[in-house]
Amino acid sequence: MLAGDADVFRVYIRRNTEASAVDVNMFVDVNNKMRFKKFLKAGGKKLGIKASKCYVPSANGHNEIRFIDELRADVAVVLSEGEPFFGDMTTALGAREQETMLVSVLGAGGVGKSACALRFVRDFFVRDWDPTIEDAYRKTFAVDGKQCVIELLDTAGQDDFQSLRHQWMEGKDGYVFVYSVDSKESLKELDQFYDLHKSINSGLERNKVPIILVANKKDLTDLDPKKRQVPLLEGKRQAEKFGAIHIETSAASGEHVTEVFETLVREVRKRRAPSKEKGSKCCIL
Ligand SMILES: Nc1nc2c(ncn2[C@@H]2O[C@H](COP(=O)(O)OP(=O)(O)OP(=O)(O)O)[C@@H](O)[C@H]2O)c(=O)[nH]1
Ligand SMILES: [Mg+2]
Repeated sequence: MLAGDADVFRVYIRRNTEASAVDVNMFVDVNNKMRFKKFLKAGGKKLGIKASKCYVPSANGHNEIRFIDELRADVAVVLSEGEPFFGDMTTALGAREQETMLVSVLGAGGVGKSACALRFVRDFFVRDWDPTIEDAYRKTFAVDGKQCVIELLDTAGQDDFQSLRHQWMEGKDGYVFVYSVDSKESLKELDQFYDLHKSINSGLERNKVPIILVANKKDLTDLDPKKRQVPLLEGKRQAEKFGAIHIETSAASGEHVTEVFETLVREVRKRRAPSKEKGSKCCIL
């Protein structure tokens, strides 16, 4: 959305701790004279801290910066509450050299795309529905003993943003298609994303981009089976049609959410090393 506007660019912010493996994206508007203090305040709010210092990678470790125009696009910025930088840069910079996968979370409005994304990256559940325009996260985690960086794009389900769907799906390594088990309509709406997938990744290319079909809000039907509008079998059948792997989740309880991303990482790896493991099987959780 902001491409082409040189004064507005994205940076990735993270907390000043070695344990932090999550980067949150943030847009910086230099043109609007976004002041440094305002940047620290907004960034701190996103990370849940009171930020007062900011460090950026440099050739010999990390330097503290004090002015907004010292920031550069796509840089991994570390925010602290005043304490010195935790050590020599290993995580934020190292992440860039690691195996990276670009993943889009797609589906109708209100199905729980953001809830699943936040459960995965920060392990918490947001009860309020705050419709998304576009959010991005970066999380480093280990799958089968090997570190991997997932760059997650959480997209808008509202129809007003339909024109952005192509852009969200292009150049990705995998998709998470989400519907809600209490809404038949939300499963139907995924056809449009599948059609776009077919046109963007045509022919053989299509098999290179795995899809995980997520049936979210499972907890609702566990409590009251009458709320289920999409039977498990129907979800599985749809997954077969999409050539996808079907997983039922609950962002509310956290059930199977991590499995979604672990499974996707494994599928991407299979496709990147086709000689070792060919094809993908449909597995149901
Ligand atoms: N019970 C239950 N509620 C959920 C679950 N996941 C999401 N919700 C709720 O559903 C509502 C919508 O969730 P969001 O994650 O904001 O939905 P979204 O798909 O990101 O919606 P858009 O950003 O508008 O496209 C919120 O009130 C969530 O709390 C779940 O697994 N169980
Ligand atoms: Mg959302």
